[in-house]
Amino acid sequence: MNDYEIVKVQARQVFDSRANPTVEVDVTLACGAVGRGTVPSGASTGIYEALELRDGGKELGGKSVRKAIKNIETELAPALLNRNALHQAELDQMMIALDGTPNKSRLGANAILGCSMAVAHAAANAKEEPLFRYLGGANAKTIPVPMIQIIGGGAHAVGSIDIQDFLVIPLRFKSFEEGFAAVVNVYNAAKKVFTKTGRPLAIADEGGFWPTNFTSNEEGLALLTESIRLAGYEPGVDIGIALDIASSEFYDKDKGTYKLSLENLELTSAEFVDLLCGWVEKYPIISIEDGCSELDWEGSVLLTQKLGRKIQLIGDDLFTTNIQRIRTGVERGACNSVLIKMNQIGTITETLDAIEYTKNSGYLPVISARSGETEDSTIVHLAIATNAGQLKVGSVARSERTVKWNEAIRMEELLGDEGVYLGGDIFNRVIKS
Ligand code: 2PG
Ligand code: MG
Repeated sequence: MNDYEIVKVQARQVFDSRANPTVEVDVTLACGAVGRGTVPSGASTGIYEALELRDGGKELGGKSVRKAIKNIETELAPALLNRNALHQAELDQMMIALDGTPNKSRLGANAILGCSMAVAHAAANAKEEPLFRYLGGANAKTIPVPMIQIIGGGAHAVGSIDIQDFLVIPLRFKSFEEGFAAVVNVYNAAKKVFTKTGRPLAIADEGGFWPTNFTSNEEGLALLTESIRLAGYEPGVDIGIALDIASSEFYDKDKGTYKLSLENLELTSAEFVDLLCGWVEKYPIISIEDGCSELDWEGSVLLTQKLGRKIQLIGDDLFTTNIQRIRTGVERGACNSVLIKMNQIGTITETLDAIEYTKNSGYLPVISARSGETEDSTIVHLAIATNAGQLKVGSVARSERTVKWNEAIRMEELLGDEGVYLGGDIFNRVIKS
Protein backbone atom coordinates (compact mmCIF):
# COMPACT_ATOMS: atom_id res chain seq x y z
CA MET A 1 0.00 0.00 0.00
CA ASN A 2 1.22 3.48 -0.93
CA ASP A 3 2.03 5.74 2.08
CA TYR A 4 -0.15 8.50 0.67
CA GLU A 5 -3.23 6.39 0.07
CA ILE A 6 -6.38 7.73 1.71
CA VAL A 7 -7.60 5.12 4.19
CA LYS A 8 -10.20 7.10 6.15
CA VAL A 9 -12.42 10.18 5.65
CA GLN A 10 -14.34 11.33 8.68
CA ALA A 11 -16.75 14.27 8.59
CA ARG A 12 -18.49 16.00 11.46
CA GLN A 13 -20.56 19.06 12.21
CA VAL A 14 -18.68 21.62 14.36
CA PHE A 15 -19.28 25.33 15.05
CA ASP A 16 -17.81 28.60 13.82
CA SER A 17 -17.14 31.95 15.50
CA ARG A 18 -20.77 33.05 14.98
CA ALA A 19 -22.13 29.90 16.63
CA ASN A 20 -23.20 28.54 13.26
CA PRO A 21 -22.69 24.89 12.36
CA THR A 22 -20.04 24.11 9.79
CA VAL A 23 -18.34 21.15 8.12
CA GLU A 24 -15.10 19.64 9.42
CA VAL A 25 -13.30 16.77 7.69
CA ASP A 26 -10.39 14.57 8.81
CA VAL A 27 -8.52 12.59 6.18
CA THR A 28 -6.15 9.79 7.26
CA LEU A 29 -3.47 8.30 5.02
CA ALA A 30 -1.91 4.85 5.02
CA CYS A 31 1.28 6.19 6.63
CA GLY A 32 -0.78 7.44 9.58
CA ALA A 33 -0.69 11.14 8.64
CA VAL A 34 -3.93 12.99 9.33
CA GLY A 35 -5.15 16.27 7.80
CA ARG A 36 -8.07 18.41 8.89
CA GLY A 37 -10.12 21.03 7.06
CA THR A 38 -12.72 23.18 8.82
CA VAL A 39 -14.86 25.25 6.47
CA PRO A 40 -15.51 28.99 7.04
CA SER A 41 -18.76 30.81 6.25
CA GLY A 42 -19.66 34.32 5.09
CA ALA A 43 -22.47 36.72 6.03
CA SER A 44 -22.21 39.25 3.21
CA THR A 45 -22.10 36.52 0.61
CA GLY A 46 -22.00 37.18 -3.12
CA ILE A 47 -24.81 35.79 -5.26
CA TYR A 48 -22.28 34.12 -7.58
CA GLU A 49 -20.63 32.07 -4.82
CA ALA A 50 -20.61 28.27 -4.87
CA LEU A 51 -23.45 26.88 -2.78
CA GLU A 52 -23.06 26.40 0.96
CA LEU A 53 -25.37 23.48 1.68
CA ARG A 54 -27.49 23.93 4.81
CA ASP A 55 -30.37 21.76 5.91
CA GLY A 56 -33.19 24.24 6.36
CA GLY A 57 -35.85 22.93 8.70
CA LYS A 58 -35.89 23.21 12.47
CA GLU A 59 -32.47 22.14 13.71
CA LEU A 60 -30.19 25.06 14.66
CA GLY A 61 -32.34 27.58 12.86
CA GLY A 62 -32.11 25.65 9.62
CA LYS A 63 -28.32 26.13 9.54
CA SER A 64 -27.24 22.60 10.39
CA VAL A 65 -25.04 20.90 7.79
CA ARG A 66 -26.16 17.28 8.20
CA LYS A 67 -26.90 16.89 4.48
CA ALA A 68 -23.39 18.02 3.60
CA ILE A 69 -21.95 15.57 6.13
CA LYS A 70 -24.12 12.80 4.70
CA ASN A 71 -22.95 13.67 1.18
CA ILE A 72 -19.37 13.26 2.35
CA GLU A 73 -20.12 9.94 4.02
CA THR A 74 -22.10 8.44 1.18
CA GLU A 75 -20.46 9.91 -1.94
CA LEU A 76 -17.26 11.89 -1.44
CA ALA A 77 -15.55 9.60 1.08
CA PRO A 78 -16.10 6.41 -0.94
CA ALA A 79 -14.74 8.21 -4.02
CA LEU A 80 -11.67 9.43 -2.13
CA LEU A 81 -10.80 6.15 -0.42
CA ASN A 82 -7.76 4.33 -1.80
CA ARG A 83 -6.77 7.38 -3.86
CA ASN A 84 -3.36 9.08 -3.61
CA ALA A 85 -3.56 12.26 -1.50
CA LEU A 86 -0.65 13.81 -3.41
CA HIS A 87 -2.86 14.14 -6.47
CA GLN A 88 -4.74 17.20 -5.20
CA ALA A 89 -5.79 18.53 -8.60
CA GLU A 90 -7.03 15.14 -9.74
CA LEU A 91 -9.01 14.54 -6.55
CA ASP A 92 -10.54 18.02 -6.63
CA GLN A 93 -11.49 17.50 -10.27
CA MET A 94 -13.03 14.16 -9.38
CA MET A 95 -15.16 15.77 -6.63
CA ILE A 96 -16.25 18.58 -8.98
CA ALA A 97 -17.31 15.99 -11.59
CA LEU A 98 -19.09 13.89 -8.98
CA ASP A 99 -21.11 16.93 -7.91
CA GLY A 100 -21.89 17.66 -11.54
CA THR A 101 -23.35 21.16 -11.10
CA PRO A 102 -21.74 24.51 -11.99
CA ASN A 103 -21.93 25.83 -8.41
CA LYS A 104 -21.52 22.63 -6.35
CA SER A 105 -25.16 22.77 -5.36
CA ARG A 106 -25.76 19.03 -5.33
CA LEU A 107 -23.14 17.91 -2.80
CA GLY A 108 -22.45 21.36 -1.32
CA ALA A 109 -19.31 23.49 -1.68
CA ASN A 110 -18.84 23.17 2.09
CA ALA A 111 -18.77 19.36 1.81
CA ILE A 112 -16.32 19.41 -1.11
CA LEU A 113 -14.05 22.11 0.34
CA GLY A 114 -13.78 20.34 3.71
CA CYS A 115 -12.52 17.24 1.89
CA SER A 116 -10.23 19.24 -0.38
CA MET A 117 -8.61 21.07 2.55
CA ALA A 118 -8.23 17.89 4.61
CA VAL A 119 -6.55 16.06 1.70
CA ALA A 120 -4.02 18.90 1.29
CA HIS A 121 -3.22 18.97 5.01
CA ALA A 122 -2.88 15.18 5.17
CA ALA A 123 -0.50 15.16 2.19
CA ALA A 124 1.61 17.98 3.69
CA ASN A 125 1.74 16.19 7.03
CA ALA A 126 2.74 12.95 5.33
CA LYS A 127 5.55 14.84 3.57
CA GLU A 128 6.46 16.44 6.92
CA GLU A 129 6.31 19.85 5.30
CA PRO A 130 4.43 22.99 6.31
CA LEU A 131 1.35 23.31 4.11
CA PHE A 132 2.71 26.40 2.34
CA ARG A 133 5.81 24.53 1.23
CA TYR A 134 3.83 21.49 0.11
CA LEU A 135 1.44 23.65 -1.94
CA GLY A 136 3.93 26.24 -3.17
CA GLY A 137 7.27 24.45 -3.42
CA ALA A 138 10.73 25.93 -3.00
CA ASN A 139 9.75 29.42 -4.09
CA ALA A 140 6.94 29.85 -1.53
CA LYS A 141 8.39 32.64 0.59
CA THR A 142 6.28 35.80 0.76
CA ILE A 143 4.79 36.59 4.16
CA PRO A 144 1.61 38.53 3.41
CA VAL A 145 1.01 42.15 4.30
CA PRO A 146 -1.97 42.10 6.66
CA MET A 147 -5.22 43.96 6.06
CA ILE A 148 -6.83 44.23 9.47
CA GLN A 149 -10.26 45.41 10.57
CA ILE A 150 -10.54 48.04 13.31
CA ILE A 151 -14.26 48.81 12.97
CA GLY A 152 -16.82 46.29 11.73
CA GLY A 153 -20.17 47.42 10.33
CA GLY A 154 -22.61 46.30 7.65
CA ALA A 155 -23.74 42.68 7.83
CA HIS A 156 -21.21 42.07 10.64
CA ALA A 157 -22.78 44.59 13.03
CA VAL A 158 -26.40 44.57 11.96
CA GLY A 159 -28.23 47.86 12.42
CA SER A 160 -25.09 49.96 12.93
CA ILE A 161 -23.55 51.54 9.81
CA ASP A 162 -23.74 50.71 6.10
CA ILE A 163 -20.04 50.34 5.28
CA GLN A 164 -18.82 46.89 6.33
CA ASP A 165 -15.09 47.03 7.10
CA PHE A 166 -12.86 49.90 8.19
CA LEU A 167 -9.40 48.35 8.05
CA VAL A 168 -5.75 49.33 8.20
CA ILE A 169 -2.69 48.14 6.30
CA PRO A 170 0.82 48.62 7.73
CA LEU A 171 2.94 50.24 4.99
CA ARG A 172 6.31 51.22 6.36
CA PHE A 173 7.52 48.20 8.30
CA LYS A 174 10.24 45.68 7.56
CA SER A 175 8.52 42.50 8.69
CA PHE A 176 5.10 41.00 9.26
CA GLU A 177 5.78 40.94 12.98
CA GLU A 178 6.55 44.68 13.09
CA GLY A 179 3.64 45.60 10.86
CA PHE A 180 1.26 43.51 12.92
CA ALA A 181 2.46 45.08 16.17
CA ALA A 182 1.77 48.51 14.69
CA VAL A 183 -1.80 47.47 13.90
CA VAL A 184 -2.24 46.21 17.46
CA ASN A 185 -1.21 49.69 18.61
CA VAL A 186 -3.82 51.23 16.31
CA TYR A 187 -6.47 48.83 17.63
CA ASN A 188 -5.70 49.84 21.20
CA ALA A 189 -5.70 53.52 20.25
CA ALA A 190 -9.12 53.04 18.64
CA LYS A 191 -10.30 51.56 21.92
CA LYS A 192 -9.29 54.83 23.63
CA VAL A 193 -10.99 56.94 20.96
CA PHE A 194 -14.20 54.92 21.33
CA THR A 195 -14.10 55.26 25.11
CA LYS A 196 -13.32 58.99 24.95
CA THR A 197 -16.39 59.57 22.82
CA GLY A 198 -18.56 57.64 25.28
CA ARG A 199 -19.14 54.67 22.99
CA PRO A 200 -19.46 51.16 24.41
CA LEU A 201 -16.64 48.78 23.47
CA ALA A 202 -18.80 46.24 21.72
CA ILE A 203 -17.20 43.82 19.30
CA ALA A 204 -18.53 43.07 15.81
CA ASP A 205 -18.41 39.65 14.10
CA GLU A 206 -14.76 39.82 13.05
CA GLY A 207 -13.28 41.24 16.26
CA GLY A 208 -13.31 44.92 15.25
CA PHE A 209 -15.24 47.51 17.26
CA TRP A 210 -19.00 47.76 16.82
CA PRO A 211 -19.82 51.29 15.61
CA THR A 212 -22.43 52.53 18.06
CA ASN A 213 -23.99 56.01 17.74
CA PHE A 214 -22.37 56.93 14.45
CA THR A 215 -24.17 59.71 12.64
CA SER A 216 -22.47 59.11 9.30
CA ASN A 217 -20.42 56.43 7.58
CA GLU A 218 -17.62 58.92 7.09
CA GLU A 219 -17.25 59.16 10.86
CA GLY A 220 -15.54 55.75 10.70
CA LEU A 221 -12.83 57.23 8.50
CA ALA A 222 -12.27 60.18 10.82
CA LEU A 223 -12.13 57.88 13.83
CA LEU A 224 -9.70 55.54 12.13
CA THR A 225 -7.40 58.39 11.05
CA GLU A 226 -7.44 59.75 14.61
CA SER A 227 -6.60 56.29 16.00
CA ILE A 228 -3.61 55.91 13.65
CA ARG A 229 -2.32 59.31 14.81
CA LEU A 230 -2.97 58.58 18.48
CA ALA A 231 -0.95 55.38 18.13
CA GLY A 232 1.98 57.52 16.96
CA TYR A 233 1.89 56.76 13.24
CA GLU A 234 1.56 58.96 10.21
CA PRO A 235 -1.64 58.09 8.33
CA GLY A 236 -0.94 57.16 4.71
CA VAL A 237 2.80 56.87 5.31
CA ASP A 238 3.18 54.37 8.14
CA ILE A 239 -0.33 52.97 8.05
CA GLY A 240 -2.93 53.18 5.29
CA ILE A 241 -6.69 52.81 5.45
CA ALA A 242 -8.59 50.09 3.60
CA LEU A 243 -12.36 49.87 3.20
CA ASP A 244 -14.62 46.98 2.35
CA ILE A 245 -17.75 48.80 1.26
CA ALA A 246 -19.60 45.49 0.64
CA SER A 247 -21.94 47.64 -1.40
CA SER A 248 -23.98 44.74 -2.81
CA GLU A 249 -25.64 44.74 0.62
CA PHE A 250 -27.23 48.16 0.14
CA TYR A 251 -27.63 48.26 -3.64
CA ASP A 252 -31.17 48.52 -4.96
CA LYS A 253 -31.00 46.37 -8.08
CA ASP A 254 -34.32 47.52 -9.48
CA LYS A 255 -33.43 51.19 -9.30
CA GLY A 256 -29.67 50.81 -9.69
CA THR A 257 -29.07 52.99 -6.64
CA TYR A 258 -27.01 52.82 -3.46
CA LYS A 259 -28.98 53.46 -0.26
CA LEU A 260 -27.02 54.62 2.76
CA SER A 261 -29.49 54.24 5.61
CA LEU A 262 -27.36 56.11 8.17
CA GLU A 263 -27.42 59.34 6.13
CA ASN A 264 -30.77 58.56 4.54
CA LEU A 265 -29.13 58.96 1.13
CA GLU A 266 -30.02 57.33 -2.18
CA LEU A 267 -27.29 57.75 -4.79
CA THR A 268 -26.95 56.75 -8.42
CA SER A 269 -23.97 54.61 -9.31
CA ALA A 270 -22.01 57.65 -10.62
CA GLU A 271 -22.86 59.66 -7.50
CA PHE A 272 -21.75 56.82 -5.26
CA VAL A 273 -18.45 56.58 -7.18
CA ASP A 274 -18.01 60.33 -6.63
CA LEU A 275 -18.63 59.90 -2.91
CA LEU A 276 -15.89 57.25 -2.73
CA CYS A 277 -13.51 59.46 -4.76
CA GLY A 278 -14.19 62.28 -2.30
CA TRP A 279 -13.24 60.03 0.61
CA VAL A 280 -10.01 59.03 -1.15
CA GLU A 281 -9.16 62.75 -1.57
CA LYS A 282 -9.79 63.44 2.10
CA TYR A 283 -8.46 60.37 3.91
CA PRO A 284 -5.33 58.18 3.52
CA ILE A 285 -7.19 55.34 1.80
CA ILE A 286 -4.96 52.84 0.01
CA SER A 287 -7.54 50.15 -0.83
CA ILE A 288 -11.28 49.86 -1.52
CA GLU A 289 -13.11 46.53 -1.82
CA ASP A 290 -16.49 46.09 -3.53
CA GLY A 291 -16.89 49.84 -4.00
CA CYS A 292 -19.73 48.97 -6.37
CA SER A 293 -22.26 46.15 -6.31
CA GLU A 294 -21.72 42.70 -7.81
CA LEU A 295 -24.45 43.65 -10.32
CA ASP A 296 -23.05 47.07 -11.20
CA TRP A 297 -20.25 46.45 -13.72
CA GLU A 298 -20.55 49.99 -15.09
CA GLY A 299 -20.00 51.46 -11.62
CA SER A 300 -16.98 49.22 -11.01
CA VAL A 301 -15.47 50.23 -14.36
CA LEU A 302 -16.10 53.92 -13.67
CA LEU A 303 -14.56 53.63 -10.20
CA THR A 304 -11.54 51.90 -11.74
CA GLN A 305 -11.16 54.62 -14.38
CA LYS A 306 -11.15 57.23 -11.63
CA LEU A 307 -9.09 55.48 -8.93
CA GLY A 308 -7.52 52.39 -10.47
CA ARG A 309 -4.07 53.93 -10.91
CA LYS A 310 -4.08 55.55 -7.51
CA ILE A 311 -5.21 52.88 -5.05
CA GLN A 312 -5.97 49.17 -4.86
CA LEU A 313 -9.53 48.29 -5.95
CA ILE A 314 -10.59 44.79 -4.91
CA GLY A 315 -13.47 42.74 -6.27
CA ASP A 316 -14.96 40.33 -3.73
CA ASP A 317 -18.67 39.72 -4.39
CA LEU A 318 -17.95 41.01 -7.90
CA PHE A 319 -15.55 38.14 -8.69
CA THR A 320 -16.31 35.40 -6.09
CA THR A 321 -12.90 33.75 -6.72
CA ASN A 322 -14.32 32.59 -10.06
CA ILE A 323 -12.03 32.71 -13.11
CA GLN A 324 -14.92 33.43 -15.49
CA ARG A 325 -15.94 36.47 -13.49
CA ILE A 326 -12.33 37.62 -13.00
CA ARG A 327 -11.87 37.34 -16.77
CA THR A 328 -14.93 39.53 -17.37
CA GLY A 329 -13.54 42.06 -14.89
CA VAL A 330 -10.14 42.14 -16.57
CA GLU A 331 -11.70 42.50 -20.03
CA ARG A 332 -13.98 45.31 -18.92
CA GLY A 333 -11.36 47.03 -16.77
CA ALA A 334 -13.03 46.59 -13.39
CA CYS A 335 -10.81 46.70 -10.28
CA ASN A 336 -7.12 45.85 -10.09
CA SER A 337 -7.23 43.20 -7.35
CA VAL A 338 -9.21 40.09 -6.45
CA LEU A 339 -10.31 38.90 -3.03
CA ILE A 340 -9.67 35.17 -2.79
CA LYS A 341 -11.93 33.06 -0.58
CA MET A 342 -11.69 29.28 -0.80
CA ASN A 343 -15.35 28.66 -0.03
CA GLN A 344 -16.57 31.02 -2.73
CA ILE A 345 -15.33 28.50 -5.28
CA GLY A 346 -15.09 25.27 -3.28
CA THR A 347 -11.75 23.47 -3.81
CA ILE A 348 -8.07 24.12 -3.13
CA THR A 349 -7.23 23.57 -6.80
CA GLU A 350 -9.74 26.09 -8.13
CA THR A 351 -8.55 28.57 -5.51
CA LEU A 352 -4.93 28.11 -6.64
CA ASP A 353 -6.05 28.49 -10.27
CA ALA A 354 -7.93 31.71 -9.45
CA ILE A 355 -4.82 33.13 -7.73
CA GLU A 356 -2.64 32.24 -10.70
CA TYR A 357 -5.14 33.72 -13.15
CA THR A 358 -5.31 36.90 -11.06
CA LYS A 359 -1.53 37.29 -11.06
CA ASN A 360 -1.21 36.53 -14.75
CA SER A 361 -3.78 39.25 -15.41
CA GLY A 362 -1.65 41.83 -13.61
CA TYR A 363 -4.15 42.01 -10.75
CA LEU A 364 -3.23 41.50 -7.08
CA PRO A 365 -4.68 38.54 -5.17
CA VAL A 366 -5.75 39.24 -1.56
CA ILE A 367 -6.30 36.02 0.37
CA SER A 368 -9.22 36.40 2.75
CA ALA A 369 -10.95 34.80 5.71
CA ARG A 370 -14.74 34.83 6.06
CA SER A 371 -16.70 36.58 8.78
CA GLY A 372 -17.59 33.17 10.23
CA GLU A 373 -14.26 31.49 11.02
CA THR A 374 -12.75 28.65 13.03
CA GLU A 375 -9.35 27.56 14.38
CA ASP A 376 -8.37 26.58 10.82
CA SER A 377 -5.38 28.52 9.48
CA THR A 378 -5.14 27.10 5.95
CA ILE A 379 -5.41 30.55 4.35
CA VAL A 380 -2.13 31.73 5.87
CA HIS A 381 -0.37 28.89 4.10
CA LEU A 382 -2.29 29.57 0.91
CA ALA A 383 -1.04 33.16 0.97
CA ILE A 384 2.61 32.15 1.48
CA ALA A 385 2.40 29.22 -0.97
CA THR A 386 1.27 31.49 -3.79
CA ASN A 387 3.37 34.56 -2.86
CA ALA A 388 0.04 36.39 -3.00
CA GLY A 389 1.40 39.21 -0.86
CA GLN A 390 -1.73 40.15 1.10
CA LEU A 391 -3.99 38.58 3.73
CA LYS A 392 -7.29 39.85 5.17
CA VAL A 393 -8.57 38.20 8.36
CA GLY A 394 -10.86 40.54 10.28
CA SER A 395 -9.34 42.10 13.40
CA VAL A 396 -6.49 41.44 15.83
CA ALA A 397 -8.90 40.23 18.51
CA ARG A 398 -10.68 36.88 18.95
CA SER A 399 -8.98 33.50 18.62
CA GLU A 400 -10.45 32.56 15.23
CA ARG A 401 -8.59 35.66 13.92
CA THR A 402 -5.38 35.48 16.01
CA VAL A 403 -4.93 31.82 15.07
CA LYS A 404 -4.21 33.08 11.54
CA TRP A 405 -2.02 36.03 12.51
CA ASN A 406 -0.04 33.94 15.01
CA GLU A 407 0.52 31.32 12.32
CA ALA A 408 1.89 34.04 10.04
CA ILE A 409 4.29 35.12 12.81
CA ARG A 410 5.43 31.50 13.18
CA MET A 411 5.87 31.01 9.44
CA GLU A 412 7.87 34.24 9.18
CA GLU A 413 10.14 32.86 11.90
CA LEU A 414 10.38 29.50 10.12
CA LEU A 415 11.27 31.09 6.78
CA GLY A 416 13.94 33.27 8.40
CA ASP A 417 16.25 34.90 5.86
CA GLU A 418 14.47 33.12 3.05
CA GLY A 419 11.26 34.99 3.80
CA VAL A 420 10.18 38.08 1.86
CA TYR A 421 7.95 40.82 3.26
CA LEU A 422 6.93 43.51 0.81
CA GLY A 423 5.11 45.98 3.06
CA GLY A 424 3.60 48.93 1.21
CA ASP A 425 5.75 48.15 -1.87
CA ILE A 426 3.17 45.52 -2.86
CA PHE A 427 0.96 48.37 -4.08
CA ASN A 428 3.57 49.59 -6.57
CA ARG A 429 2.36 46.71 -8.72
CA VAL A 430 -0.98 48.43 -9.31
CA ILE A 431 -0.48 52.06 -8.33
CA LYS A 432 1.00 53.95 -11.24
CA SER A 433 1.01 57.61 -10.23
C1 2PG B 1 -15.86 40.15 3.15
C2 2PG B 1 -15.88 39.11 4.28
C3 2PG B 1 -14.81 39.39 5.31
P1 2PG B 1 -18.08 37.78 4.63
O1 2PG B 1 -16.90 40.67 2.76
O2 2PG B 1 -14.80 40.41 2.60
O3 2PG B 1 -14.85 40.71 5.80
O4 2PG B 1 -17.14 39.05 4.88
O5 2PG B 1 -17.31 36.58 5.00
O6 2PG B 1 -19.29 38.01 5.51
O7 2PG B 1 -18.44 37.79 3.18
MG1 MG C 1 -15.80 41.76 1.09
